[in-house]
Amino acid sequence: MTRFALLLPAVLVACGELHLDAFAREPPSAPPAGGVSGNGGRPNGAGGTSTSPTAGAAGLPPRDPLLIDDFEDQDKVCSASDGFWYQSTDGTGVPAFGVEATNDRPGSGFALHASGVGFTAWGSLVGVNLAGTKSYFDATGYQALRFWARASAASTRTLTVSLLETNLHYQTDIELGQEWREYVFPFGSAKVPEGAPPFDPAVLSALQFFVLTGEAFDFWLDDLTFTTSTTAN
Ligand SMILES: [Ca+2]
Repeated sequence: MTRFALLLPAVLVACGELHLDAFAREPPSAPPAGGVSGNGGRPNGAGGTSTSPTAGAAGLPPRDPLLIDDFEDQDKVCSASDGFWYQSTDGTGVPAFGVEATNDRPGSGFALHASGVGFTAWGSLVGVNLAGTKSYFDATGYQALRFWARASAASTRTLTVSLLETNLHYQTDIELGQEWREYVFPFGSAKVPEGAPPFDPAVLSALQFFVLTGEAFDFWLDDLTFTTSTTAN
């Protein structure tokens, strides 16, 4: 498969205050019923990770790229913190998500799979509570969110990707294809909420991937990282 990347500009998300209010709902602090066992994920720092990749003495991130999750551990615990992956909806449709086996990407055995149909209000999202049990996730020194994604044939193709500082959403839109692609979301390209300060990676709380239409969706996410580079590979 040809590896290529898309560098996409921020696109204004057509949503009103009601949408933003809906987005601002706090994600669950624990996985939904049937999710991962345990009450807080692995201990901080387990497996060579830390929950706060604070910039080192030289002012550079200690790891580049910083793995957010590749789902190879088959759980819904974030690999960069003790936060959880979750799905949240407007309550009107039928959602589904989970870490599932995938055999269409070299080097990847598992990915996050989200689907749903019948949403009639603001829609649905999947996200990861990066902050976990801490107040914030410190991504100081990193410049971009990268991830791989694809949509199934019958799915809507537009995803709104949001970097959250508590209830503030710094967003961009992407168009999915049926083949896996790498997407690069430079922090500096995020649409800044009206009246809000510029995005501050030191106080991240979550990442969210929205489907804001009533169309059926079925998409996969994999290999999410923070990187210091904003250029496509
Ligand atoms: Ca994977």
